[in-house]
Amino acid sequence: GQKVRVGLVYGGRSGEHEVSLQTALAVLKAFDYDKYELIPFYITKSGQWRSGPLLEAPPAAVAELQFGDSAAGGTRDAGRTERQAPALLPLLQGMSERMLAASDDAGDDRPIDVMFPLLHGTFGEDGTIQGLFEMAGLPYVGAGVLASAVGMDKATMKTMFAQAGLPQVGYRFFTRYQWTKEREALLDGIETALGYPCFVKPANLGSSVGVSKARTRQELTAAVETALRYDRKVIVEEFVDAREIEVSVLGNDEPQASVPGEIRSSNEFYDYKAKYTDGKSVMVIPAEIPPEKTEAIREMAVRAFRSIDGSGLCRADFFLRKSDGELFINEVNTLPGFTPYSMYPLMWQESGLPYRALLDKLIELALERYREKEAIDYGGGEAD
Ligand code: G1L
Repeated sequence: GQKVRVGLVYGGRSGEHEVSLQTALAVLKAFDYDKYELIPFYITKSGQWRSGPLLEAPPAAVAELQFGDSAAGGTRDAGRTERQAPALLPLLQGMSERMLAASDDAGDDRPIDVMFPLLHGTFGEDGTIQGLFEMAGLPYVGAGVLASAVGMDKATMKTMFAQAGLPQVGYRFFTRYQWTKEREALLDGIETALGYPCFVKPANLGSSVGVSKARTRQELTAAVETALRYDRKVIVEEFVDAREIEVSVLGNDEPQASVPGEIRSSNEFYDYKAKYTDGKSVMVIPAEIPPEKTEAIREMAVRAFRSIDGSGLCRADFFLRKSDGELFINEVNTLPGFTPYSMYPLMWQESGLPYRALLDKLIELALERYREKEAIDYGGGEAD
């Protein structure tokens, strides 16, 4: 039969531009080209969309994915195939029928079946690109608009977790406005509820910048001022001496959890059954924890996924307190690291689902969710 046509969107304006490019290359190399054909969409650092030629075989290097982006080191050769990809308005108005038929080759002007966004940051992780796909009527891989937006905002995420009865470490959050109006009361509240040391972070999970540890009231004040440079909402968390355990979740209405893994700092690693390192840390998969902790973590991960109205996938991150073995959910990530050597795919690999099969599953889930949504009656019903 006909191949499934996948639009891969990568690059973007965020600091994770290179990560996205490397991930896109890894994904493009892993696809089964007997089943899929790929249309690459590269978003340059300045936010321009560039669509590339239809791929029927994997590209060899990231340079082949940077269409006409000389500033990013893309080759002029790749520039030959450069096209100014759809501006946002035509994208919304007719992309799925015409503009997404990115190849000039005869017979290639059929619509894209599913979009695969590999983007981080303020234009991609917070639900905006998902909203664009919704409006264009295109199926897409991963979390929907709501889960993507909640996944970006740690304060709202914690509210959802609390509502679902998931255990969390102590926390407080407030806005810049509240800070200017009632600073002393907020500081008092944090000191009583959380104590020192505590962690101060911008609520926006897009980046690790603006995060600091505070040991005194003075440091706390400075830490809040720092975090407020990056977001109008700030979150303060209790410090817990804990192991970091993560688990991969995959599915829509019946999400499944993988075996858990542990992140350890690389100075404490020796030989584990399955170990991987990214230089800074070591991934131990499966995590060496008691079976009852494994089961509790997997069950909580599925509950966390449901609490944010997840679909497709998420990685759920936990703290396992060293003193007494108590579990706390830290966060879920709807756009986890996604090379074949990242925690999310590796935990599935160790659970018996290899990278290529994971891609198949994610695409199947995207199409399944789209079909389910298509069946919803939104009222109206007039034709154009
Ligand atoms: F589409 C998926 F599968 F849902 C998906 C999308 C994006 C999985 C993982 C990611 N990850 C990222 O976009 C990244 C922030 C790690 C940059 Cl590649």
